[in-house]
Amino acid sequence: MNYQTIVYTVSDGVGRLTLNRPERLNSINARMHEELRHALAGLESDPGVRVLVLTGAGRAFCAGQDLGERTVAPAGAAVDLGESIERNYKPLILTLRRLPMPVIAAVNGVAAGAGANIALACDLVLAAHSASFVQAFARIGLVPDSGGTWFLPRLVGTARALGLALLGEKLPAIEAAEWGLIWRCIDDDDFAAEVDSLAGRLAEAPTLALRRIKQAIADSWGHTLEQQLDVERDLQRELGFSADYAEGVAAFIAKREPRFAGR
Ligand code: T3D
Repeated sequence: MNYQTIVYTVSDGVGRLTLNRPERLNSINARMHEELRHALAGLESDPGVRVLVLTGAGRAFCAGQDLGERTVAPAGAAVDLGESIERNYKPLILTLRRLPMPVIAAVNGVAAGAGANIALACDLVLAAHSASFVQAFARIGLVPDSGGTWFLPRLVGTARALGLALLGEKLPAIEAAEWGLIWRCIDDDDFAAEVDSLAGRLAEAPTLALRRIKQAIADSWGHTLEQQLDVERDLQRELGFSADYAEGVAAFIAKREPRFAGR
């Protein structure tokens, strides 16, 4: 597929997916949804991608749905937004959550509406100091979608989730980090280098263990402690037979850096 709204590259185990409509703050139109579906489809089974970085071109990460596409309906014949969610945003979020490799959201600028919640669906959210998060939905008469009503209370608690969703105010990256909404806020000048460094580190990490860590933490929400202890036992049993575990222990004993093959 010839991409017009995204850029996708793979290098040294790092997949980099850039939302690329900077003049519209990387807001998502139908074409971008199609291209995202295409790019993400092959990732799950691509052993060449050990970490994925999702970022935006220009001064924004993503401003959510392209509202220009929502003015086309003639009066009285509004677009069925439920259909848009079912066809586009719901599968996008579920696909991101199901990816086996760590997914880094490199939030280079404002992340608004679905753009904010796409970032929150990623495993590690790094934001530049000048970036911000906006649950813009209530400002235009909508509820947070793309998992916003699920992620927000889990990440920051009900009080802050309600404040963010009801008021739709910009939350600066530094505060987002202090609240635990995101992993880290980084000075603008250091941002690109820090993202590359983290991605490189994860691309050389024991891939299977990272995959199982994601799985265990995601599944824990529906488990009792006892069930989760069983999950940990079973995963540890599997990983104990992996090549990366053997290499990790051998490297520790030999006091050298491990070289993980990712299996
Ligand atoms: O519809 C469905 O399918 C249902 C699903 C919905 C999911 C959603 O995401 S709904 C929420 C949609 N997003 C928003 O409501 C956010 C709208 N944008 C903003 O609130 C602000 O632009 C920002 C807070 C993101 C940034 O503000 P600022 O002051 O830095 O930039 P700006 O001047 O507002 O925007 C710059 C340009 O980008 C501007 O165009 P212009 O004047 O230079 O020609 C602006 O219109 C355009 N732009 C920004 N966001 C969008 C957009 N164009 C289309 N769609 C956008 N979402």
